[in-house]
Amino acid sequence: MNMSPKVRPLWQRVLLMFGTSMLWAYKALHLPRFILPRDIKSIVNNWTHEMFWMLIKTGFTQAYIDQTCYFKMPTSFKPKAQVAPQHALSETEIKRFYTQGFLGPFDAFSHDEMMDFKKEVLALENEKSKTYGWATPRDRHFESPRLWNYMKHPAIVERCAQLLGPDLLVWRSQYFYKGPKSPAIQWHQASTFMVEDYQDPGIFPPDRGEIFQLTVWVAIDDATPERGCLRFARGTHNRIRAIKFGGEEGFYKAAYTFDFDEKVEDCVELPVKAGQFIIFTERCIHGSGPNTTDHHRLAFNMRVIPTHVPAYTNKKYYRSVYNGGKYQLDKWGVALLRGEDRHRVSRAIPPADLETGQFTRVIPEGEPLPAPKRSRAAA
Ligand SMILES: O=C(O)CCC(=O)C(=O)O
Ligand SMILES: [Fe+2]
Repeated sequence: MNMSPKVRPLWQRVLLMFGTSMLWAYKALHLPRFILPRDIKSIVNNWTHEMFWMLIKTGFTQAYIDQTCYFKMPTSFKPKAQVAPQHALSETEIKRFYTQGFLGPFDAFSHDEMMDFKKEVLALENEKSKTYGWATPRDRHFESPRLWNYMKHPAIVERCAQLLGPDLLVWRSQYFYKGPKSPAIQWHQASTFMVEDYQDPGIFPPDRGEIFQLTVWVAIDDATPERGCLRFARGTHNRIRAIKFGGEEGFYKAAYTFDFDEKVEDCVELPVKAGQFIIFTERCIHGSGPNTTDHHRLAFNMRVIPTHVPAYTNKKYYRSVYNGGKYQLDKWGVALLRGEDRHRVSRAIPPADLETGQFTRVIPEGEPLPAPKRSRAAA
């Protein structure tokens, strides 16, 4: 469904409220879902009670556009994996991550290495992705062994392991081509990445109260405040905020007003040098300012999950309403970043394919995958 977040005429809103109330009742009464058409079934399955209620109580003027969740502070800040001393996070650093929602910058690559990599990344900008068949900055690690090797750098992976556990997958990566004189990326947050089509999450954590995913953001260029470095609102990973329909803020192509005031929140800019990285939870409200310079501000990110969190499950394609369209998933798979995948709840790309940039895939199209486990928090 494209919920295009604009304010609709009253009669449409009344009809939508009625329809939404029916679906909510259907969910609450646990009526059989297999008879529902696919789109409706996705909404009944994946929208939380709060998502229905927000739309109904505000007369379709406000919504949660990702699955609601409330962060539970862990009782221990001990690292979840043993690592070599040079990559070790102290309990104070781990606590800081859980308190503010982000950590870093840390060093990984040299400036010269990144300047050389930059040439390769810029050359790809308008090239079709071998995975998706159109020019998208997403998931280029499937065809760039160099990117894949950077993603596996121990400085990155060993730190993620201390926060998420020893067995880690990447389910997505992305280049950020922030060119000279380019606009800000507005404040945003995501929980299970349902924000992209308002229907199906990208990932299915069994408990949304935990931190079930990390974003690692690696600067290819220096990211200064003038070039539009990342900025974060400390502690806002505590909950997913609602949006108001209509407005100019939005995110990529969706225009809405985010329930967030940067003057009230504790916002910080995080300048980093080429080759440094930041680890954060996508649930922490973040964005980046405009690039007012004549230089690029290139970066790549990767989205890391523990092996027990399913990604996409048996979807054939994934749709991003605000960022580019349909991603056919027949050549997609999770990639093992560290440890072992004992759960095997997602399609996986063989490591050898990633080392060589090959495109053979383990699971033929159409082969059923295990159904996602229901989230405890998904009432
Ligand atoms: O590169 C940017 O400016 C934004 C990055 C971002 O939002 C992300 O990595 O999740
Ligand atoms: Fe983001």
